Amino acid sequence: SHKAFIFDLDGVIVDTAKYHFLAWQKIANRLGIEFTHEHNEQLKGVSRIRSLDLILSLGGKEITQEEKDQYLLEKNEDYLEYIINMKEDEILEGVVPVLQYLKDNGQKIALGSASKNARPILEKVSILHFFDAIVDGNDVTNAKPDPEVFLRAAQLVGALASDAIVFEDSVAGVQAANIAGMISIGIGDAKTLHEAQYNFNDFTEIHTDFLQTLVKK
Ligand code: B16
Ligand code: MG
Repeated sequence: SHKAFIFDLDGVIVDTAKYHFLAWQKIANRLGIEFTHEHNEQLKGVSRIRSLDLILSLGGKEITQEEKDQYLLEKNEDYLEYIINMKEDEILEGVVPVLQYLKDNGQKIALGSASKNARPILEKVSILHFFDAIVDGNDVTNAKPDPEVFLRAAQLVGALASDAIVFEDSVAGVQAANIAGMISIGIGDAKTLHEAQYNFNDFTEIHTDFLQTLVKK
């Protein structure tokens, strides 16, 4: 039998957080709201709509739905201009060897991302072919920490939730994996991601013997 290895996108496979930050900062500036790197941390794994709401609440601002829609559109147009130039070298270190190992060992690989831009990003960085299933912000109605995105990913590759392993960089994502009854692997700061079952700073720390134990579990 096989497991489902489910990868988050932003912050796990690529560092698109920096582009989200630049695009949100422009919006925040126009709203007269201060938006720092620290604030940006709170937006990780959070949907586009909730991100705008968080920025508005930072500034104690209220705007109409129409204005929100316009800002959301403009934020994404700006973001798209950054990701259009993405290349293979923007894949985070250690990710490709892990994907290759899993593929070589007959494991199923899925994407579980909140982003509506997941597919074009995977294409840009030339790793779309590794994925047996992609579940992203276009497919789900409930955002992380709701487990919907990961449950659908496991289902699409024919694996039980208990046979799924999730790589996540956000607190909400780790919680979603835990709620789904999956193995959660936090990528990034172990203190922030203390709810994860395993923690690694990045994929260069994940060796094949560890992956092998997950495959056999
Ligand atoms: P988009 P992930 C998330 O992706 C990002 O972490 C989050 O910052 C972003 O707002 C969200 O996707 C929506 O992205 O605006 O491209 O639809 O970490 O779940 O892969
Ligand atoms: Mg993420």
